[in-house]
Amino acid sequence: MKSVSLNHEAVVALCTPRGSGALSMIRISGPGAVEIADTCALLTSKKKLVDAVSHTIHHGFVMDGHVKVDEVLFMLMRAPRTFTGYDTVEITGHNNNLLIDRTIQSLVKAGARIAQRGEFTRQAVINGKIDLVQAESIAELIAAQSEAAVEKALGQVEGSLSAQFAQLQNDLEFLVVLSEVSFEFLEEEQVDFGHGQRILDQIELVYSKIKKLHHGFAGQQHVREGVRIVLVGTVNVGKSTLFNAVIGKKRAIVSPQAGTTRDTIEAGLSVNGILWTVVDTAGLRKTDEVIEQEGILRTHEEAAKADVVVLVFDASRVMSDQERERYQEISAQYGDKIIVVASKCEGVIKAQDDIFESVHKVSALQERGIEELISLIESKITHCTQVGATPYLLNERHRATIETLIRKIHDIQNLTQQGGQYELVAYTAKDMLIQLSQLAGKHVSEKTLDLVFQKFCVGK
Ligand SMILES: Nc1nc2c(ncn2[C@@H]2O[C@H](COP(=O)(O)OP(=O)(O)OP(=O)(O)O)[C@@H](O)[C@H]2O)c(=O)[nH]1
Ligand SMILES: [Mg+2]
Repeated sequence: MKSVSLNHEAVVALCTPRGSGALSMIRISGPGAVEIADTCALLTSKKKLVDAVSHTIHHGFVMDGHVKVDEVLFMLMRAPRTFTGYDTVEITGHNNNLLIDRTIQSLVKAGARIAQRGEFTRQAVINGKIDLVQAESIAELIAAQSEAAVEKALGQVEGSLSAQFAQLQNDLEFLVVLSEVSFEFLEEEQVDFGHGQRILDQIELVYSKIKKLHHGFAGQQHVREGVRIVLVGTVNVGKSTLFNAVIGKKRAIVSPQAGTTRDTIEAGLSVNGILWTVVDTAGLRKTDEVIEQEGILRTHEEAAKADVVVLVFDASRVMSDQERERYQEISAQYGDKIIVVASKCEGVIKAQDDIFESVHKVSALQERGIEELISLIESKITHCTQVGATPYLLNERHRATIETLIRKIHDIQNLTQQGGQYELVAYTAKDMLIQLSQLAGKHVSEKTLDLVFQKFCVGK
């Protein structure tokens, strides 16, 4: 993407999606936005927008010279009380592609430039209305797929994550002060009244805060994209029946024939705000059949990338030695991810389950034990992903910075172990402060901004 000097032009874009819907909204924002809008506006009041009071709405027409383009409402908002921090006019018109294009063309003719992806939000960052972390959270909010992700993203738009970084900045600034004060102690050959310990404590405080942010990263992907729960077992044990019972729909085909499911089948459901993708798989057995072999290969791939593997065996019959071996293998392979389920538990239990540590009994046919299985899956997910370990959604940019901060704080810890070296401690802590300010979008390169805003759509 080409980098343009983004500060001194009014930009225009359609903010609502094209397609169905009665109304559209076109925004123009930047220096001269009101004057440009006036060039294309004919207000019913015969007044000019430049003469109107800020934060008022005006009925009128968008004009292309003397030709009326559309009947609209102009919303006038003067800086700085606007989203972008610039003068802004929002034009609500009719949602028709031709009208939208002609309105935008008129505004461009009058001096506006077509906005790039995320440029309104970028203007807001440049004008200090929000920081870069908040801007990223807006993209996150638009893309959020689960209630949990929406909640977290919304908090971050309001500044919850930025506040954490600001707090860390304060703690680092204090570390710099403490370290710098110690040079003076040394110069004046004063006694160190526990000053060294204070520095160590401050380093520890900073370290624990950074670690806490980093720790939460593991669960982030799950909040964003949800979790995968895969049902695995030998043929005909009742996987598909259980799959249907868990998702509450008759989605997979069930039959007494072994090898009914040949491919993987997915279904999504939302459990307490987290998106679950439940996957039914082809039963595992030795086979010469090519399609079934491919299905079994996919079963293994699914199990490998799953967050939870529900390992199903048929309790109503005795397991063959070969089957027992297969179950032992899978248990060993997927260890902590596994929940073992004994199916068809409404009658006499014949299978020997001594190879498993703990077994959950269900009867999908009678819908018994299903709710409990869902709770078991839930606690496994919470356990293995630590969802909610931090209330934040961190992205790769944040992760990279946090990992740099961890490396630098390790450097600081090494310095103090070598005794003193407070000058270097202060120097490294200052370096960490620069990293943090870049995270918030200060002193950050145009290239980084381009990367962040590429993820946005035009009109945001
Ligand atoms: N008695 C009883 N039968 C069940 C239960 N669950 C499934 N079955 C029966 O077991 C047979 C196999 O069920 P499926 O759900 O197709 O088993 P599967 O593991 O998906 O089989 P494949 O896809 O062939 O590997 C069907 O005849 C089901 O009706 C149960 O809880 N109790
Ligand atoms: Mg099946």
